[in-house]
Amino acid sequence: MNYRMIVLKLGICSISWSFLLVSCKSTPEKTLPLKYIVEIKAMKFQPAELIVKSGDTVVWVNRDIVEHDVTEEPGKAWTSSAMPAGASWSLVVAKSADYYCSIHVVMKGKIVVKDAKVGGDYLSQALF
Ligand SMILES: [Cu+2]
Repeated sequence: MNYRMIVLKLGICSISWSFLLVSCKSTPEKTLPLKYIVEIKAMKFQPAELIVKSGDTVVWVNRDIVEHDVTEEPGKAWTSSAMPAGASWSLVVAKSADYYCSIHVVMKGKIVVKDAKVGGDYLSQALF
């Protein structure tokens, strides 16, 4: 390898690095994690379906007079355990999930994770 090759390679390397740094700066995190409330009342999860982004927090609040729980379906990957009246339980959501109340199995809910960064960027590009 001669001197010119080394200079050329170093040059390409530093150009790539500056490109990487610029790319990092140009895509800042635009949204902070949000917190959503799902009320449990009249033997239902309300809203029964919630659309969030990964990293958002969902808080279930039991507004009924009987105990309920919040359990991932079908694998019971997570559960709140029994929540007495007035209790609440929260989960930082990583991915979409169906859930139910294992005490009253007809009570069902769903969390849909939609990380809309790509869609959002398309939208802003289309608008501006
Ligand atoms: Cu229940």
